Amino acid sequence: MATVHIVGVPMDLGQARRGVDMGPYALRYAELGAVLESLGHRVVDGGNIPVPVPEEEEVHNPRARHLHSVAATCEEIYRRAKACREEEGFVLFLGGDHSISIGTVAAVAEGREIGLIWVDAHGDFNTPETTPSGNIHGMPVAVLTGRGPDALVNVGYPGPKVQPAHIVLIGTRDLDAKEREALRHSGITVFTMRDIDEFGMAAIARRVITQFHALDYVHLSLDMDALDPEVAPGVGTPVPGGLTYREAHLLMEILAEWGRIGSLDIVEVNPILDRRNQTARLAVELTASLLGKRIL
Ligand SMILES: [Mn+2]
Repeated sequence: MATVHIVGVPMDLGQARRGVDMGPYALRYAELGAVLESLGHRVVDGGNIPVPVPEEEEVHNPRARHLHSVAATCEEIYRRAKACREEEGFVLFLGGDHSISIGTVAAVAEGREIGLIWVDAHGDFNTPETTPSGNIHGMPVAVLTGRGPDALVNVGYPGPKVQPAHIVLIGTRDLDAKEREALRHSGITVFTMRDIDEFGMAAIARRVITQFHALDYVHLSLDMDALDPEVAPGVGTPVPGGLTYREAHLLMEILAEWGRIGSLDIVEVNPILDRRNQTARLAVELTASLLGKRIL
């Protein structure tokens, strides 16, 4: 049983589909707090971090859209997350698009070597030089390893936040051409959907645990587009052939038993594109599995 600190970030500036800013509301509407309390946890919801809306913005840089506001919001995420870190407990970040993780990971990684598990259909390893869209939500993994605009790389404190050898991607199935090249040479471990099909999620999870055996703290970043659109339709960039309901739960259950996940991002929930809040409800269920809900 733990204290769970919730930080909402209604960010939609890192991508172009409207509605992902409503993710924190959809997750709370799906009774996130009550579900975690039913598991015996104490829940402290710190509300949402203010984020500009696109209408008040000008896009100055088409290769990294809304760079200034995304960077400023990530600095605020970093400050709020640091305050949570000073108290004991688990920190749960509600996005918002995946650009928020530039701030969340900066906070939890400060002053220590952490592992980072990135569950996502995409690589999120673009830079302004390689991106086809200019959307920053396709860049956070690159930024966290020190590649990208200074304003993002230096959020919180200067330099890279996580070593490539301490990052694993799970569920990958959609990479841009130059992103694929960069990822291949990055030193990051990538478990594609093909790997999951071939070896099974249990084996993949064991390999992650083996790879991270020397690390005391691991952050999990869960992009709901990692799941198959059949079970998680409410995301901005759906890609067929994703994780099944059971594969995702199994991963959470194995990581829960392992006991080293200290913080979680739930990102890219878009209620406008969803069916009756199905994707947010699934995200709440997965969070419950990660935080100790068991079948028996
Ligand atoms: Mn992502």
